[in-house]
Amino acid sequence: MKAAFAERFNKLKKYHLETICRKNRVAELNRSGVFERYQFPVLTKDHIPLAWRYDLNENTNPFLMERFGINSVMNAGAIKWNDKYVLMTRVEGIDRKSFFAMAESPNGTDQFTFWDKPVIVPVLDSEETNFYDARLTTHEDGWIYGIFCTEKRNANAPEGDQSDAIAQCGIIRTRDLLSWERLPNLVTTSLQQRNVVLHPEFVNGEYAFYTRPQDGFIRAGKGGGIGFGLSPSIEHAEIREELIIDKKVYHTVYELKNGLGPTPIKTSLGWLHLAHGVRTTAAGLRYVLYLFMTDLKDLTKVIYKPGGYFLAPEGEERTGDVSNVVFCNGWIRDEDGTVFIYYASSDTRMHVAVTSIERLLDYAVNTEPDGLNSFHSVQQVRRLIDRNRSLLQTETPAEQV
Ligand code: M1P
Repeated sequence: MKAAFAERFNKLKKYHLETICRKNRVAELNRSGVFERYQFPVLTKDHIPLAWRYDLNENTNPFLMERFGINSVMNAGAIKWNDKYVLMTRVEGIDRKSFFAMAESPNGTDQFTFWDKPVIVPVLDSEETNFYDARLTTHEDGWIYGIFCTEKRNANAPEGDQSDAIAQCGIIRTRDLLSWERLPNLVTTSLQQRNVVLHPEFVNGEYAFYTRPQDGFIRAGKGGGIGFGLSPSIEHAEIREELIIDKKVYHTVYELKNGLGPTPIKTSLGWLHLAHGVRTTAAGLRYVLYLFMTDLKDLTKVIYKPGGYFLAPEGEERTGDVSNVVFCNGWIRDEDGTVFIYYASSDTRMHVAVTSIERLLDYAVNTEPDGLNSFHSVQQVRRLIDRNRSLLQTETPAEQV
């Protein structure tokens, strides 16, 4: 092996090893108290194994160049599997095509390593171009489902428009997380579907889906909001009627669009849902996460919905390929009630925030809903101040420090 090749190879190996072995720690500042954010991303493009990116043979790659560049690792589904915290990540190559790859960690917060090879998802037709954002659901029918977004070019778009895409909901299933069976796409009456999630239990003997009907990426058309619908079959899933259970609302963090995140978690008080809300700003779209709960008996009934966002991009999370975005489609609830929330920032990297069912319920039940105007916001703050009055110390802030 030539010295230059060996030196570069060793450098790359060292950096890769340092990246995957880096210990994570709870970030110092915790404003909300609802969860602990971890300081370092849990997965980045630098976690991708060298063998996926480089031809490591000196004869065929004397400069040890990247032969398959990776752009980002983001929007991961999550599942606890054989005592490991497993993420089904969306890996995006520098060619802009996304695919799925599994990565696991022994503790949920660091040392994530990718499994041997990316996941094979069969295509349904030659026009399918891009797969992304898998939600993993362990269903009571015994299968583990991956519900994802599959995109192709809009065949009706004029030749000059090469960016108009049609998004549909793809369905794969497995029993071992290794080999995946592809089922036909979910059929709905909507032109586009993104952010579809499969509910883990049957509802009146049928498969229940959370949907996001829209005419286009931004254009809601007659759709928009988080929908809900039932299908008698999963092998030929079809929803004839979608009911909007959580709609977009003017001047909120979900005014432009919203979409469900991970598979809901069942608790004694109701189903916990994490979703993303999108608003417009002069600097482009801003994606934040918000939380709500639905009734145990009536899944279409929202019973708690704290006002505002649950988690928004902070620090380095604010920048990346699509800046000012956090997106979550995977969380893991441990037997002891700990909840690991895996979220991506700015369509670039994966992070974790850790909390518990108890804290999430406290947040859901005891945070006031969005008052929907400035007048009500002031009433909410004033109520809080009044409740705190008897507890407030009389010293000046300088004396308290
Ligand atoms: O770029 C931000 C997100 O945009 C889309 O989400 P939504 O359809 O809700 O707007 C998705 O493409 C998602 O992958 C991406 O992170």
